[in-house]
Amino acid sequence: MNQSDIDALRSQVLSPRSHFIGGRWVSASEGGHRDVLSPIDGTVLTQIAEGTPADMQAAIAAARVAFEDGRWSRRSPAERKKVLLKLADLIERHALELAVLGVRDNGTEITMAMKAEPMSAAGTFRYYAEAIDKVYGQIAPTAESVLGLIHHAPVGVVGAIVPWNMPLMIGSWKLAPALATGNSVVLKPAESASLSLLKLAELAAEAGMPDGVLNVVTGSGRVVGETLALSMDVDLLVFTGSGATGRRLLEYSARSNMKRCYLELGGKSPNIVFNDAPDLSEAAKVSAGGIFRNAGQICIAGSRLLVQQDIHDDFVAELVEHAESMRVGNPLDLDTQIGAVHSLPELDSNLEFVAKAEAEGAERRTGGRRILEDTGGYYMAPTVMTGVKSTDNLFQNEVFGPVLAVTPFKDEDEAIRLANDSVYGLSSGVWTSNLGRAHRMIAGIRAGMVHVNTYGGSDLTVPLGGVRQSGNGHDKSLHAFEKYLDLKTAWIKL
Ligand code: TXE
Repeated sequence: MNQSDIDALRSQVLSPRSHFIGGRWVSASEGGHRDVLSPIDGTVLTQIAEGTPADMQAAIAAARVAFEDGRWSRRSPAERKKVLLKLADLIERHALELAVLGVRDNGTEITMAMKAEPMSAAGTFRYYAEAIDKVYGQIAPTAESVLGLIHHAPVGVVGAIVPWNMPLMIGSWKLAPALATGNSVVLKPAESASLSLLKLAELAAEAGMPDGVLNVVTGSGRVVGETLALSMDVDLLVFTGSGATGRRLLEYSARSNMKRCYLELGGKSPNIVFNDAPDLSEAAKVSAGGIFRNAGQICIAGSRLLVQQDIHDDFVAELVEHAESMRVGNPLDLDTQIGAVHSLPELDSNLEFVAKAEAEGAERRTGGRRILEDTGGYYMAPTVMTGVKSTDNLFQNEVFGPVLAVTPFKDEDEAIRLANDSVYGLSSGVWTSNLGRAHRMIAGIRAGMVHVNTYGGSDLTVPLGGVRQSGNGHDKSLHAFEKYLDLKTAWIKL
């Protein structure tokens, strides 16, 4: 990747896209469009189709027909694998275009976007394509006179609703295992970041995905998202996004056909630094990256830093130095380390969190303000707040921005108590050279994931999911197949 290739794509004119339904590009049934703003400079980037309930119903119907006639669901796993491998190759071939497209509507710095979006999406499709013809059924240990078979059957029509942060990566975590297992999918991207997923649908068709198997409907969550989630003809919902929407999806499911819902929601992940960490300077550097990269807009961001009392001041000083040295700027510049905040309302909300924290007695050690306003874009200086108490708003609530809450602790017991003083349980980190302590922390922290002597950066082989109000079910790894397959048994008298 070099700067001149990126620059060639940075102001490419984008024409408004339509929905992708039944293998065709179709306009919104009422002809509506919605502007897509670029967080890079606040200008209108393009328009997307403003979906209606009728559009969503058409997509669900197309997915249902495709599923029932078996054009994909009854193909052999080896045949599905071929198409998905081709899709992975196409994603890789279009990687820069996909990355730039995504950065233009969501603001992630290009170096991270390239790795985390197209390259990870290609890897995800390849992983599940390679895995699907290695999933076996079982024979139950019955008496000799009967045969008990345990099959894995695709669930049917899957509704996938994804957010604006890392849409291609998160979307692929859901699409790849759902499609590999033979389901049909209706995808609803976030209204502000649909572009790279529309391109993915185009590439899927080029790879040979039959019509109606992957459908994409754009528009408002409250309109098309709600229609999808309330449908009597959708068998499974998979979602990443806010807790408020997750709660609604459970309600919609209860009000309709009790479809299964797998939710990946927010977090307020504790990153715990003990005085016996193997390398405190490394811990400070990685912890800064763990909250500030992508302007803090990562579900597993280590947003609560718990530091042992006796190293607190020195550690915070080093971390503040890192925060101040990180380059915030145009996410399409290769040397930018922190890109844009996704939208103006998000930026305002981040600043409000800082103001509230100060009112509650926390100290702003650096940041806490909008910067580069003359660009028209939405940028915020990485922010470190110290003296945050466990009862404070900033300790308890997810900012989803570049704002770190720092709280000191005395000993292991207090660290675990503070770590678990949250409604969330997505990710966490522990820095220590004491192996026993590391294991006690892994056992004691209530979270889906515990990092030890690092933060972030796990690969596709490790499941990602939360506990408590961070959600249920896991993306990534072979475990993801479990969400998209029903167990179906046969009892055969011999
Ligand atoms: O999420 P929403 P938003 C958190 C984070 C962030 C906050 C809001 O705290 O600040 O959520 O982000 C669709 N029926 N995370 O507003 O609204 C919507 O169109 C059906 C954490 O983007 O939940 C979009 O496609 N669908 C997180 C998707 O839901 C509905 C990632 C997510 O939007 C709907 C993102 C409805 N009634 C945000 N309302 C993470 N874990 O990474 C909205 N949607």
